[in-house]
Amino acid sequence: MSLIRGGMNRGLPSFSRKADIIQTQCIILHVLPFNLVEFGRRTNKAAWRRQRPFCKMNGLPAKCTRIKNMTRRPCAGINFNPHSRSASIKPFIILISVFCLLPPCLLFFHDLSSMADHGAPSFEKPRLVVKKVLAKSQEDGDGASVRRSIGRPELRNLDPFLMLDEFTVSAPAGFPDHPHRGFETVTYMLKGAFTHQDFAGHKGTIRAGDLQWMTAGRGIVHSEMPAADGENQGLQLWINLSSKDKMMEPRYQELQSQEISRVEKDGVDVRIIAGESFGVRSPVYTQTPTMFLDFTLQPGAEVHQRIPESWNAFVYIVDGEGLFGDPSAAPAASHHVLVLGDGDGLSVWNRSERQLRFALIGGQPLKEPVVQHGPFVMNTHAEIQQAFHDYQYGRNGFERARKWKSQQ
Ligand code: FJE
Ligand code: FE
Repeated sequence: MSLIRGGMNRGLPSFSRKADIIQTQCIILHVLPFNLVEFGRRTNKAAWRRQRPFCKMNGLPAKCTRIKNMTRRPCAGINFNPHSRSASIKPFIILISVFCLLPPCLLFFHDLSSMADHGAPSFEKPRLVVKKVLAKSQEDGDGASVRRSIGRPELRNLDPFLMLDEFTVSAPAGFPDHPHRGFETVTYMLKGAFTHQDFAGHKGTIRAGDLQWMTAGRGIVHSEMPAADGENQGLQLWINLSSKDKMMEPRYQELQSQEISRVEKDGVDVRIIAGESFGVRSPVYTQTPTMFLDFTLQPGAEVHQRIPESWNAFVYIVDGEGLFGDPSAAPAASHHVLVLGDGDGLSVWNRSERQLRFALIGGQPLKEPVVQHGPFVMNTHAEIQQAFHDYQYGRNGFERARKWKSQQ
């Protein structure tokens, strides 16, 4: 396995705490006769039109420590001569040793069997595909083409996710000045470049492989426009915020391609946008707990990725085709969204002759009411009403919205 770049290998696999227990017990065991080695989101159109160019838009609505050499060997200081006087303590030592060794051994073998992204498909409950929907092209923004997967009528939302668009945009089309409140937008570029400008003076361009994780919170007004010749392509994911976070101060996290950790192993290449894979954790802070992994599988490759059991998860196929969840399933091809059922992990096989690229996205459901009106996502109709007023009159986070206009 190679950690290509990004370098933020501060990820300890979820079982690191267990490994700590093992290590502690290893210390105990060192004084016993065993040698252990460390292992280790439509809008009120009239209202919108009165406001901004945006109104043209359709609303939317471990390092693992491991035990090696579990061989028994006499330990200095303890005499194993059965004829010696200390032989009388031998059954006692064996008893304590078994008592100390059994729990770490059980933990170790349990962890080995559930090292999803590392080895064989051995999930306790593998996740299967429960729904498959084709993300057909539609127009949004100002002449931009989007393939909406989550957020389309057949798949309104998948808590905490509100929308996933695969956008393909050539200038002069784009997403001119528009507001957001109550959720996060994640923009991950696949090809070309996009320039972002907001009402607080933030401006930047993200290119292929770069990421912008924007927590809109109480309010952002911005424009997102293509910045390179030809087609500019990417994924934009909308993640809901819990009621307690909806009015938080806005925040950005931007990572350039080379800052995103990437692991390559056995024909599998994963870029870790959020969450963890192969023991490597993304530095991105997810206000709503989220995983976002960009996988590329060479022909013949397979991957087994753990996903927290209580989370909702889905796959969006960017390119190629693959077998998801069950090796005997019919292959699923590009531009399809696959909603995953319950379970602790997903297995994927590329039995085709082409490269397969897909995003695996999962998140902890918020289990709160969702009231969405265009780019405002709140818990109640009254809060949506409030958001309209705040945006219109420049209050509660939209103060700078009244005078601001993006530079052309
Ligand atoms: C939009 C509100 C919006 N999909 N994919 C209403 F915020 C938007 C919007 C986007 C968008 C932007 C990018 Cl860069 C990529 C997107 C919707 O900005 F289109 C509507 N109708
Ligand atoms: Fe936006």
